[in-house]
Amino acid sequence: MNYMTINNRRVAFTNEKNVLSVIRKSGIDLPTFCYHSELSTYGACRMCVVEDDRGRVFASCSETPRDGMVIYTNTPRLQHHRKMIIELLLASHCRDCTTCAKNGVCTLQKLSRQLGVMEVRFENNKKQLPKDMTSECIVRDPNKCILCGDCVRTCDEIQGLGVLDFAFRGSKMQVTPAFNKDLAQTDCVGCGQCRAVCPTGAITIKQNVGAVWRALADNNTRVVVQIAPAVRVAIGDKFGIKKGENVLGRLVAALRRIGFDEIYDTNFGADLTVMEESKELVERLESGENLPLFTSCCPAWVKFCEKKYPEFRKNISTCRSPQEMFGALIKEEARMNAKKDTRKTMVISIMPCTAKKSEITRPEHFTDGEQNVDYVLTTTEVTRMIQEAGIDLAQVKPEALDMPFGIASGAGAIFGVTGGVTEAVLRRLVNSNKVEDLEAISFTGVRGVDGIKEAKVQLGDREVRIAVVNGLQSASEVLDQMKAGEVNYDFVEVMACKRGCIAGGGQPVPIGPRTKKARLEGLYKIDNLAQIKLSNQNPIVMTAYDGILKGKEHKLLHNEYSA
Ligand code: HC1
Ligand code: SF4
Repeated sequence: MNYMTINNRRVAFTNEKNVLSVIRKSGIDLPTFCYHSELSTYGACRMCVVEDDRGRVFASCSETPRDGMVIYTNTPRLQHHRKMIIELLLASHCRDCTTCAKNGVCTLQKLSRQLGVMEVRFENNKKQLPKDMTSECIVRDPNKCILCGDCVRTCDEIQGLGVLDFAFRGSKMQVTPAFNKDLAQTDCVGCGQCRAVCPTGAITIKQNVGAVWRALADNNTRVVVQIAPAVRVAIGDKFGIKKGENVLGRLVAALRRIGFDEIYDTNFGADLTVMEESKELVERLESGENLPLFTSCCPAWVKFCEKKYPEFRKNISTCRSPQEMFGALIKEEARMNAKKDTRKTMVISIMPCTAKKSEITRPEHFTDGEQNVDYVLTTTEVTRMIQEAGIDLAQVKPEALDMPFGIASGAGAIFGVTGGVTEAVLRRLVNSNKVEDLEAISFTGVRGVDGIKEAKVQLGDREVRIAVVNGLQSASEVLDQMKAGEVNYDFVEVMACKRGCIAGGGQPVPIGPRTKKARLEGLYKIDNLAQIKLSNQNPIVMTAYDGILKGKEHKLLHNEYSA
């Protein structure tokens, strides 16, 4: 055990990677703009500076802890230094905080308040640049960028895309796509991970709240809403509810008060996906064609594969994602009942994901010329709607989902975490709800947070080789190894976001390690408590196959991604 002295207190440390981590461990929340434990250390914002006993000032994120170090975190010199940084950042920042999407959750705003910056003595002479509204998923406002580089490193190091980078020099420096292109013209896959780390309003979610309010106010529109697995363990964050707690019942109650006509569960759609994807896996294993089978429920991954590895397009499952399967089902039902109910049916999805906004407009997600899902609202947008309606989620009494599509298995719930889709498909194929069999699947290696996990499962007389991948940089590694013939799999699950949808780009921020862990545990808890563990044991799923889906499985539940 080593020790350092922080503000005259002795603090023990072991293998913390930098002085900042030791300081934070000791209970001092030193501010930073550019430090994220999962990214490389940039050391540019200088907010985490500390002073040692010899008067040396240095960035604590970039310094290795040493035994016997003596440091101070809040001397007058440091206070002055930090205030000056904030003042200079504000000086070149458009300060329309009241109307900014990040109002209340902006780190720049928070730190100016925390550090007592009450005035800005310098003029903002910076030329205002246009916003980039071309993406269906995110909005980029360069006027609010503080050049911390968090988005640049996330896009490059975690997603392996490198869409954003620094350009120009000195006071003209900007973060922008190469050649100053619009986002829509780049390889951006819409995952929103840049938005999840952006400390200010420079990258925000494309909003669809207005359109949904208008639909809700229209008596001739039946507004059906579905709730994604990962939303229920995240939306409580913004209402002071314990992190990771399942607030599905409260959310249902709030949505009903807001005026949604029918409220269902995307987990039901996930159960349908399990049924179709497990069938597809068995078919491909039998025919030996287009193996490995790639999952298709993460739209950012699908786009990534199409753009970067088009030779693997045929490997992507033809299954529509759970939100799309569910949307197609609701719209089909509405078409069949059109004579009885003359209202227009609109399907809204509440998703943790910004990429889902572009999934719904893809041509293959139309059925009979109609869009399966009309609007995607991220968890963050729904939080705003609930607040706008004056509802406190912490105070509402939980209510039940509507029937019949309010029943889902635990397998559907764990879709929201990396490895969940694979585990759910394996449950279906092993087809046993004995505790020891369920546990055996969970111990195959599909659970856990590593970027690439491998598992082998015996299905009948065949050993099925599986890779579970999260983060697109890890996906590149796996695909490159496949291309080089170094690895061989039968089934590959990819989720673009690290740890899966619980950390999706539309979730409430900040999404630090503690938050991710709590959300992950929250979803496994839902599964643990679920009476139905297997998708094929969901009675409504089986009723749907005998009814509305009969003879229409392909039309409603599948796409063709073939080239
Ligand atoms: Fe997901 Fe999915 S799990 S993709 O992460 O397959 O967004 O939560 O809704 O569609 O079910 C997201 C989550 C979500 C789909 C499901
Ligand atoms: Fe969206 Fe989930 Fe994919 Fe992230 S992992 S891009 S949240 S679908």
